[in-house]
Amino acid sequence: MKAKSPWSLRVALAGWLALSASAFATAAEPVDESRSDFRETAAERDRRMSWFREARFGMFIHWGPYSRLAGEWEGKRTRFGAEWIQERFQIPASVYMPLAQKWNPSKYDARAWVRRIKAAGVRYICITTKHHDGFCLWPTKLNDDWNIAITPYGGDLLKPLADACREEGVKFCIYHSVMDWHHPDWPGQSFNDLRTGKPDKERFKKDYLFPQLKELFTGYGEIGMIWLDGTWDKAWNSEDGRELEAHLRKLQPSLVINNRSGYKPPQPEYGFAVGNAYSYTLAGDYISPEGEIPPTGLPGIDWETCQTMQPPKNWGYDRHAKFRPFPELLRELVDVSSKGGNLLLNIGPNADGEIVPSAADRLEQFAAWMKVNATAIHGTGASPFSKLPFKGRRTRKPGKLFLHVFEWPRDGRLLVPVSNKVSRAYMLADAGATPLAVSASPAGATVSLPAVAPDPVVSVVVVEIAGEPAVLSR
Ligand code: H79
Repeated sequence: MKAKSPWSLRVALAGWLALSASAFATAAEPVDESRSDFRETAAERDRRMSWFREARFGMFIHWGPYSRLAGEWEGKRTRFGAEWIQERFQIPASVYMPLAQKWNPSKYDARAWVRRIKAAGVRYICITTKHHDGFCLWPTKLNDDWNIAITPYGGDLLKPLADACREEGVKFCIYHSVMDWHHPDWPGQSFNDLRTGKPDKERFKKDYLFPQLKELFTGYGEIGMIWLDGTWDKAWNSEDGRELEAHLRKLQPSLVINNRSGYKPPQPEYGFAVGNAYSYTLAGDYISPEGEIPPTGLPGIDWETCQTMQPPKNWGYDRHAKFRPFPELLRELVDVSSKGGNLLLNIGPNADGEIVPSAADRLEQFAAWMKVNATAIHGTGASPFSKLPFKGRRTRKPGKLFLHVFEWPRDGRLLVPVSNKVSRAYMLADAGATPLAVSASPAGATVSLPAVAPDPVVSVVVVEIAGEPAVLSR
């Protein structure tokens, strides 16, 4: 493996290009050679990543045979990781198998899912095609015992979702676990009592993983992004990861790939303690901190944090785990947006195929908020402030600052620490009908707010300025 352009250089280069974009627009652009099989210029990369960068909000969907157990096996609860239940209780493959053989998600309505999710302001949907238990949600030709065709339902679960996404203008994306507790060629897993013969990783790659991905990338139209997972096993090395990325890039060159192929090019210094190094390994196109938010964002590095609605660490539906309150979820989306990242928020549908009421309720609350405030999320850039003199966060667009206020100031005043002249300020909820008074001082512009916050959770004040924000205090 030759890595001519380490990430640190790539990041520095991205910053340099951003600063000098207009001056050098016509100059020959350097080609990023950090992925030797795939070459593109910085501008091509920017174009390929643009939908992802603008989206800010994606929806993770974890669904599989584990959804039938919903965090409970023979009266015992998992308490975390409901989708890990087979491993947690070491359920032999032969005992786990009937779960799928009796799975009938008869209430599944992909169109209804997508409409509901889209209304919440979500721009991309990423569903588990195959989680660690190895069960395939589509009728793969590469096994005959462990895919949707063995269920009473029988039909492809991915196809209707891919179609509905396309029709509704939502990017269809897929999660795919490399680790596979069912396949005889994946190393390890003592509970795989159906295994025959000796595991062979090369055979797993060439005869199973790669052809399966080919099925997915040739049978479901354009796929926006792939969220790889389960490559931490020592059997899977950096070269395997590099090959996997190259395979995917060839299948669909427009694809966005998360960082979990297992490829380990030279790594950047983040400058803060990361909770989970695997989440932060920089490969593919972006890093995917699981349940973590980089403290102040990561200029020059694309990132997306995935978060569960049912802590702790439940991605598959758990019938016992409480749901996080909506205000926490919304403020998380705002926080992530203000730091230049994406939020991939998870739902775990139930075994019948329904988005459970608690999740549906949160999506509806997102929808109501987004109806008014989506423009302060989609397509926004990161805040230049690391601290704000009020409780809230800030996002921006050219000529506009969006101040997301979490706690309405008692004195009815909001200090925006910029020296720019403010041409107009208004509540987004009011769509500019009533301009707010603004006074200038050496500390910045002070906006006089209406007496009552328009939204109990996050109210957005729009401040229009000329030019780049000139920040007075960080
Ligand atoms: O699909 C979701 C997780 O199942 C998957 N990534 C997200 C998106 C993931 N797999 N492994 N990990 C995350 C890290 C490993 C966590 C573990 Fe555990 C700690 C495995 C066993 C102990 C968490 C707690 C999962 C099961 C119990």
